[in-house]
Amino acid sequence: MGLTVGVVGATGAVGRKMVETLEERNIAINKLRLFASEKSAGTTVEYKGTEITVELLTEEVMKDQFDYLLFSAGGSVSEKYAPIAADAENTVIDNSSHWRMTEGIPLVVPEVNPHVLKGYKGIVANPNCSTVQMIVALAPLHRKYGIKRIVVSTYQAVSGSGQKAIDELENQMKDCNYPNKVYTRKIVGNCIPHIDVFYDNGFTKEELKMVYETHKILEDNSIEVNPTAVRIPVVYGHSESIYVEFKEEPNLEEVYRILNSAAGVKVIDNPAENQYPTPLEVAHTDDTYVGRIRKDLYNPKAISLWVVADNLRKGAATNAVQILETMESQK
Ligand code: A2P
Ligand code: 11C
Repeated sequence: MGLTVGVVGATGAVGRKMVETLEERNIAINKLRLFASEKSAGTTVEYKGTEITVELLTEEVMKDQFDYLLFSAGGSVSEKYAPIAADAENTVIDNSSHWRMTEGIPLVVPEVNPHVLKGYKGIVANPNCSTVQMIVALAPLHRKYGIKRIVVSTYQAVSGSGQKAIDELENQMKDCNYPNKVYTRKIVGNCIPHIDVFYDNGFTKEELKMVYETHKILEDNSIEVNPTAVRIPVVYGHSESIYVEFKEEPNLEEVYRILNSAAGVKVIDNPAENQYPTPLEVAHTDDTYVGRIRKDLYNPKAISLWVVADNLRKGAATNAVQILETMESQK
């Protein structure tokens, strides 16, 4: 007998990737059900060569029995419907930010903290995409040298804002006068240092997610994280320029060895041959790519690196499906 799986937000940018990822990773699904709003209920999404009809999301359908429900329909949908599904004994893997920092809800990157899923049932949170790739690259180094401080600037793809933002960039690429609705500025030919809402301390919500989610996943609130999150006119793949200062002095050869053998990491780093990862090259893949690894010029305990991953895959759908796989393997 296979699993009964539901995807909530199945017509969105991440939801569609979730369906694709379930198929690609050959998850043993007996029944796949797809949910969205009245806007797309009744339309179909392809899975394993079959068109599956999208159902309207209601409180009643969330009380049906599922082995796993993958949510990616925004925070307010997760806030309302995930507890209804969990009360009906369903396991929810939620890609929204709503439940991530709630005590008792595991926030999981399977390569890094799978132990928090042992024996757990209920709502599981998938971290923010910019946190996931940073943690996949830094956690193995943290285990060896202990991170003291991270200074990170992100270069984030528009697909992080959903399908309407992909459409906005593609329309502006054809006609630079196409109006901006998703962003505060035109995104074509531009970069915008503003992702999600601003807080009084001058940081954005996206930036603070990188701080607090890092603390929760690495179980260490003493790590100092200073992020600047920037939107750029790329469709798929977030990039990050990271300066990381450790408690112990890292040895660069050992850093390469650690990253080369780290789960989910691929090192592409050969400046002499212009080898480094870029979003266009790594889009539609599942790994986290690291390049430009170098010692800081002044602080022997610090290194800089460049980290790229597909935000809809490792940053969202793949990580969610890996959580499902991890929970199944721990049964
Ligand atoms: P729909 O397309 O029917 O509105 P994206 O992140 O690409 O914008 O996609 C968001 C996803 O979440 C879509 O599948 C969208 O469905 C779904 N969604 C948004 N609001 C709701 C809602 N209130 N109930 C169910 N699904 C929703
Ligand atoms: C972006 N990181 O690129 C966001 C998208 O908290 O899951 C995902 C937001 C989240 O805009």
